[in-house]
Amino acid sequence: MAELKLHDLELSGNCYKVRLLCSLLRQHLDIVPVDFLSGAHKKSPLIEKNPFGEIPIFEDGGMTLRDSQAILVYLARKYGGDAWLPTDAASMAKVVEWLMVAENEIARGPNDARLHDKFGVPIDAEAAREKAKRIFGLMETHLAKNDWLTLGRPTIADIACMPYVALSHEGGLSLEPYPAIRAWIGRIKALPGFIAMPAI
Ligand SMILES: N[C@@H](CCC(=O)N[C@@H](CS)C(=O)NCC(=O)O)C(=O)O
Repeated sequence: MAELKLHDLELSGNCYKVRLLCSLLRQHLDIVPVDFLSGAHKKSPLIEKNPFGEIPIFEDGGMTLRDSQAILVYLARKYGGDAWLPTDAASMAKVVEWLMVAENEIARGPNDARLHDKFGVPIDAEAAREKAKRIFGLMETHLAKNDWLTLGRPTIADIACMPYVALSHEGGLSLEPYPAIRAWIGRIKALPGFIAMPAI
């Protein structure tokens, strides 16, 4: 039996992505809480596992991965067959388009606004909120015509993008003007095996 392990912070949306996909895939995950406030992720032994000094850090037997998007790719392919990340060229690229949105527009938009407002990280929160509104507008237009971000079904694109959008109220943003985004979050919450995190 595989022993999947996550070095985790409950309030981290990036860690939550990993917890959520494991739950949807019915894979048991050993949660190892990281003492984030005292900087355990910057010190031995975690800094040897991820020299970038960040969590999530994921382990499957002897294999270690950093970065939530990379971990989603691994879990989807190892435990989900073609369901969450198909490998034909076009489908894979369509999913990766949205993984990049999670890492770029969403990370620098709603995620940065939340880091500022909730955790006091010195970031230009107004600039982050402007970036958030731009990507929310693009997502709203797309989701008004599509139930899921791509492929017409839930994929890791949805799992990668949802958390920091759903947490955006903690960064001073409202989803009130975006009914299609709210409906999409609702569809993800209705998936069998869905688990929540604080404020989602
Ligand atoms: N691209 C990474 C970003 C990971 C990241 O930024 N993690 C945060 C916690 S959510 C962190 O560990 N930051 C380091 C710090 O603030 O010291 C991912 O998607 O996993």
